[in-house]
Amino acid sequence: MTFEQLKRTYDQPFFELLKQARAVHEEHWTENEVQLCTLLSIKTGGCSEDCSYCSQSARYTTDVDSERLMKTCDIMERAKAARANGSTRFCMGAAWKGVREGTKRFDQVIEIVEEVSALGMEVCTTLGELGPSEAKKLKEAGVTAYNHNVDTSPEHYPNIVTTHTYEDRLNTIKNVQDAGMSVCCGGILGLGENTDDRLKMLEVISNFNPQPESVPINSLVPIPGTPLGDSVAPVDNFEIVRMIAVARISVPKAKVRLSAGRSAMSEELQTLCFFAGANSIFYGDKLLTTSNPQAEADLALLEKLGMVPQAPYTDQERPAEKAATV
Ligand code: SAM
Ligand code: DTB
Ligand code: SF4
Repeated sequence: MTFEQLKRTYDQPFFELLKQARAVHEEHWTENEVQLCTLLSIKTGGCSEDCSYCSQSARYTTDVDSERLMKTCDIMERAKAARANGSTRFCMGAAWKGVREGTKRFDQVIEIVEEVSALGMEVCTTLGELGPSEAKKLKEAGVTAYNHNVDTSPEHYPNIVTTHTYEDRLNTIKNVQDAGMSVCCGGILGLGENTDDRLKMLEVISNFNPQPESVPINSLVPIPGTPLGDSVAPVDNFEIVRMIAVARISVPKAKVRLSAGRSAMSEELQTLCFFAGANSIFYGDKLLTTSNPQAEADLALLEKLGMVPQAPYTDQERPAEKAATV
């Protein structure tokens, strides 16, 4: 969609916007179903980049220490537990600028992906920048989706990150698409951007060809010690719901994932987000380095709403094929 179309959609009276988003949602998705995804930080902290919201940048003093890449057997334990708890997607994050073929850590990641992908969940990784050959190798190893967010508008991005460019982000996304992986691409609300920046971000995302398979919408979790740790006012709740609705309308076949920031959201706000088209959440009490609602609380909320977790994939149903047919 163009910026003007997105703006017109966003600026409708609240209930008109929700009605439109709901209609798009009902056309493309099973109502009342939410995908549960588990996140694991397989390599925490010590990142060279200066993303001003991030607990893991080595440039800021935060509570997060730098750790080594986790061992494959420990990751497998967490992945099996995630599957047993009803997650259908396992997302592994690493605090790297990127990964390069021919390095020990890339070989280790490939081994991890090969093992995790045998568990029959969607396998998502977010490891920073990728070139064409790294993307191809990850796809061959069994990665179904690659998360690489544009995070905000092209104009606002240099205010948030200076160690890489928006263009660098778009190049990685292109390499992911060319390798045949699904793209998971979204952003963060609350980086000091204005509404136009948010809509310009959705303009970029909705114009990817093909459109992304998932769009995570994060709300900033302020991290003490980072430049955005205490300086930015939280985003208005109705603006969050409007953004979820416009994401649903502009990328109709994507899972819209209500991502970071749910710990600070009321049940009522999350419910409005589900109504507006969010149909995926991170599940489990930790995101990468910050907290997420307790699993029991999430299940209780879904139950109150008569919503159900997306059913696990069967042995015959490979996640990549399932993702391609929705
Ligand atoms: N290093 C890789 C990268 O930058 O793509 C992968 C990990 S990075 C932590 C993944 C995403 O998490 C970021 O693009 C951002 O959208 C989100 N994120 C990180 N810190 C956050 C915070 N404090 N609040 C909200 N979202 C955050
Ligand atoms: C995404 O868009 N959000 C997730 C996932 N992709 C990797 C990460 C959220 C991180 C929140 C801050 C933290 O826990 O460090
Ligand atoms: Fe590093 Fe990713 Fe955090 Fe940026 S968002 S500092 S690239 S881990």
